[in-house]
Amino acid sequence: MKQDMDKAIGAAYELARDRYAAVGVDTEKAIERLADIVISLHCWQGDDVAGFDGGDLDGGLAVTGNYPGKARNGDELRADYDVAMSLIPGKQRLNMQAMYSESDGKRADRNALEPEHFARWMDWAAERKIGLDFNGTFFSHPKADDGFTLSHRDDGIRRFWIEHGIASRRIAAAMGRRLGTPSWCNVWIPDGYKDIPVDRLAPRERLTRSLDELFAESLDSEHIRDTVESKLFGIGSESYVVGSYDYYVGYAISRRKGLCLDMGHYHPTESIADKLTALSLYLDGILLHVSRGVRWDSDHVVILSDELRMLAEELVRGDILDRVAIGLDFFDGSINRVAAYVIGARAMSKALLMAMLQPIDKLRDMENGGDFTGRLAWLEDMKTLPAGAVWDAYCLRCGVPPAMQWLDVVRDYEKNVLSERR
Ligand code: RNT
Ligand code: ZN
Repeated sequence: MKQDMDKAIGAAYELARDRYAAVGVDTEKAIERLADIVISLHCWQGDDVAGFDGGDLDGGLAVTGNYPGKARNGDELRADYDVAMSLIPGKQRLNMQAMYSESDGKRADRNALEPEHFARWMDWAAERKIGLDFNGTFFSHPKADDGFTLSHRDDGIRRFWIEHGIASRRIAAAMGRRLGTPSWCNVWIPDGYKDIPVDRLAPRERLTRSLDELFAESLDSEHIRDTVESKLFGIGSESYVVGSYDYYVGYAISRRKGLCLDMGHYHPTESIADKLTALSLYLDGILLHVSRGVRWDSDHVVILSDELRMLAEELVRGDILDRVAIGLDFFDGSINRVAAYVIGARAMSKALLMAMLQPIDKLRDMENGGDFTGRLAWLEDMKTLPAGAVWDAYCLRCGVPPAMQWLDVVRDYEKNVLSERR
């Protein structure tokens, strides 16, 4: 069976390679380029954003579904990760949260976390030669339960979260130093009001002061890249979000920080693909949280949607892949969580491949020559070229199960490991 499939994939690839060559696209080059791209998998899909430090999920985030097999500790999460990574072609990193600290008896509150609380994650990553990214966790904690953190009107609470941000940056820098690849360190806070505020300014002024203190320590950019993540609204912050998009674009540009764009954090008809080239002219770094909102910021598993394809096309055509870090951000507890990682990451990678399989010089010539008829006609035709045959061949070359073969591995893992977790 497997041999027949591999043979069919080989034959289909040869035909696809010739078909693409006929329109001036080199499939071998595309495969080579794709193999170099790193996707950062977010650890929080594996346990429904529960974390290990005891807080109940809040901050306007919600995970639905009760599929069996959720990871309950670091060892289980890392084991799930190993399986997911073995089924995703190309390179990966791991995107961590502060709430995933492992205390080994010495509990530390969020403002007192240190790199040693992430020693197991770092050892694990070092063994696999992968990088780690980091997020402070400014939610699921008693000091965040009224929905405000860095912009809180209480000095003490604000101070606590500033200290958490400082601690998070040091942890990220330690990860970057240890693993030899800078850690993207992201700040997202839930702060906002359910109902119409009368003072929209003061919380934003406080947030700026807090962030300036949080970022005051200068750390080596070889070890850490700072980003700030905006949001449109959350559950319980429907009327006002302190850290809005406009707020953070201004903050990031004026303070020379990176910006994190989460695909679920914009108006439904707003395209983050369109923002990339605009922002790339002014920002040092852009981090993506690739997600899929369904009617709201629902964080559904990423699929090969038009939106995802447009995003990938902008990254490839604008040649900005070296300045934009790709991270995933979704959480679905209603399906097998390892499969969720694989489906989402493979979709991201497939979208990039499809973008790389377009005859961009030809398309650009048509556009510059005013031939918009040709441009539209060609773009339509590209959609049904045999990208799937190139994808399967790419998976085989990466030593990863092609087509639906990966699902068998997940099903075995579910039967032998996940089903034992009760
Ligand atoms: C929340 C943000 C944030 C979180 C993670 C868990 O809306 O997207 O990135 O998803 O920190
Ligand atoms: Zn996000």
